[in-house]
Amino acid sequence: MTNPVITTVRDSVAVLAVDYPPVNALGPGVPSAILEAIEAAERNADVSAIVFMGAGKTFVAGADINTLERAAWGDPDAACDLHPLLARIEDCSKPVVMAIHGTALGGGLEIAMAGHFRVAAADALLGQPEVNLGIIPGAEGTQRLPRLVGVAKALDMCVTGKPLKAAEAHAAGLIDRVMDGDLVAGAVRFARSVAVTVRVRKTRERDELLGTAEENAPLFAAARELAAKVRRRQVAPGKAIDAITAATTLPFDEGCRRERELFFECVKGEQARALIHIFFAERAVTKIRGLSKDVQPRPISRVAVVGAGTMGGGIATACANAGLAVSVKDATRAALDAGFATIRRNYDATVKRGRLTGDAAAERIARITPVLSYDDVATADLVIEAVFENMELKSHIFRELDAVAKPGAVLASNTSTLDIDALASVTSRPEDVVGLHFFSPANVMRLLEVVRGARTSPDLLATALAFAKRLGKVPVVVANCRGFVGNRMMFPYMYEAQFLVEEGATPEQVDRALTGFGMAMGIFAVDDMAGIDVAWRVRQELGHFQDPSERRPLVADKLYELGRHGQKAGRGWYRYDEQRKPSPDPEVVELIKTTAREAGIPQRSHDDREIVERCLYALINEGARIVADGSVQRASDIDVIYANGYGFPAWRGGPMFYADRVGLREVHDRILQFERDFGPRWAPAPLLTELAQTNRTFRDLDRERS
Ligand code: 3H9
Repeated sequence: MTNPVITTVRDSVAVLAVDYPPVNALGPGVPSAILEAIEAAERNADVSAIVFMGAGKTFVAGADINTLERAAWGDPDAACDLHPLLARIEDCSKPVVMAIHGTALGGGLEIAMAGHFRVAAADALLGQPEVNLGIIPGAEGTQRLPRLVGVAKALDMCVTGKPLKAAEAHAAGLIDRVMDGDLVAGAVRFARSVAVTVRVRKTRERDELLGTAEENAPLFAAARELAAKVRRRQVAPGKAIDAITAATTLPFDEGCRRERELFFECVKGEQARALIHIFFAERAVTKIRGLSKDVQPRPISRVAVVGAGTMGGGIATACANAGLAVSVKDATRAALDAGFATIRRNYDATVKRGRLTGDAAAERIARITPVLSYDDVATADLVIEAVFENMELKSHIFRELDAVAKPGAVLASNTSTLDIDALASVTSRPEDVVGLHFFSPANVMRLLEVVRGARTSPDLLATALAFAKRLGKVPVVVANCRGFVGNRMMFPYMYEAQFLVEEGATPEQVDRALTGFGMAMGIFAVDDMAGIDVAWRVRQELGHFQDPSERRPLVADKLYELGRHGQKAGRGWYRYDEQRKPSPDPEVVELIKTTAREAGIPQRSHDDREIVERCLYALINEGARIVADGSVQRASDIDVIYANGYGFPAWRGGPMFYADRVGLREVHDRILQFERDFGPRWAPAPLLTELAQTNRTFRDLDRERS
């Protein structure tokens, strides 16, 4: 391996640049190369100070997550002990200035904190995102961070995992200066000045911000509350709090030892495996078989959205937030005004919550232009149709778009269920048509299903992926199958929940079992939020329950007929107060009972285990069919879809990974039992049978196919 650290000397300052693409992670050999470079610079009599930085687009983005993954799966050789390196940097007799651009994350920030000074480019980000991987900082970050930024800030950073921008990091005391202009030149100047004038301070010796037990007690309590709220049921945030507690109660070296113990407890835990799986799965989704990296996306600077309803408004907001100019078209002034008023209201609420300044919101709103004619649409590089879910209406709009859109424009539909090829076929340019299935609220939810039509061209697909990245979304390419992937799986899950209540469980009990498992919301609450009428319409569009021998859920149709359309109607499976807070509704319980009696469905009680297994195994069984028929490229794509769009707990790794962890044999046996008990809807997916019989997992399958 070539030396991953390049050393140059400028004005008697040694500039050490880690060059380990793509993100200068601390892969095998990198920490020792840094150590050697520091020692060489220290020995060099012509060098008075050292600048440490990253080559290419970033500072060190962290420990090597591949190594962490191996450690999480039990490889005893996958050690990542940065202690010798950090001690060597901190004890260096010449001042070490960390020059940060891009991201200094995890082990990257831990290295930076061992330096004597930190300067950063204005757009740099600094953070301890380890909790996102189910672990805690394991290279003394929980010990040095509170010494630089204080206990409260350190707790917040380690619990939320959110990075600080350079200006915030400066205000917090994490860095010494934000640099304008050339970072290296500025850092060298800074290093020369401190080499002669400033006494070097070791971070580990700074104890003045650590606070007293009395001062810290409420901070730790608040951090635990925060963890319970933003990282419900996750283990790592609590361990990070324990490690920071150790920083405030133990000498530095002992604190580091405690951190290391807690770090390994996390690394060896189930949640780290799951979250690391999700990390790599989210990066794998953009690697599309047959789509070469050389395929250039089309440039997108102007977007038009057709339809100013909830989805259209959310999509326009997402585009404006990403700095794109966007026109929103609707057919009537009234619809346009109502849509625009909602967009404004949502921005106002964001400003009120302190998440955006008034000026920034005004700037974003100014990027959105409401229009009634197709004139603006004609100049757009990308048009996203987001009208009512109706094939006739959407086909009509696609014909109009075909007539007005400029050559090469991307024509996208935000359909959640309809056939993209059928829409493409009404145009003269099916290769320019793609599905972009956003999830509501479109400006918040990270998932984007990119529906590849039979004739969607490769560069159009590349454009859709680049556009998703620009919006900060996680795009998953799916085939043009009925309901695409997320919804196709959700229906069997939802129907099973409805069968459970028809057999004697209550919606509340089912939802409680599912949230107890870790789902963000119960399925009945989801149905109410999405709209009972919407699910009804989708059932008709997808032609579910055409076969009269198939068991069909009975209550949902009745709720629809009664106008109990969910949250927006104030009643659905639950009753809602003015703040949309749900409570169980005895009328619904009665309706369910009567319906079951009339249909002769025997009543019994269900425990949480049966509820969770029946709901989730229905989801997983359909997922196995989807993997088998190639509607996704990998099983892990489904995990990404469910973790980002359907509230599946990422710390369980998504449904397919969860099935692997339960054991596919066990899942398969249970499904066979359900088939005996409940009939043919529970026939196991052939792929599940095959994997169970050959003792393989979905993860194995993905690896075999990659
Ligand atoms: C840690 O540091 C623990 C320590 O406390 C203790 C240790 C003892 N390792 O996301 P992208 C790869 S935990 C290995 O598309 P972007 C990634 O897989 C770590 N690989 O780019 C992808 O590979 P490929 C704390 C990594 O520009 C490629 O880089 N750090 C790592 O959109 C590009 O990734 C983190 O959690 C890594 N650390 O975003 C930071 N990071 O092309 C995690 C990335 O083969 N990383 N790769 O698919 C990120 O958040 C983003 O990657 C980053 C760049 C913001 C850096």
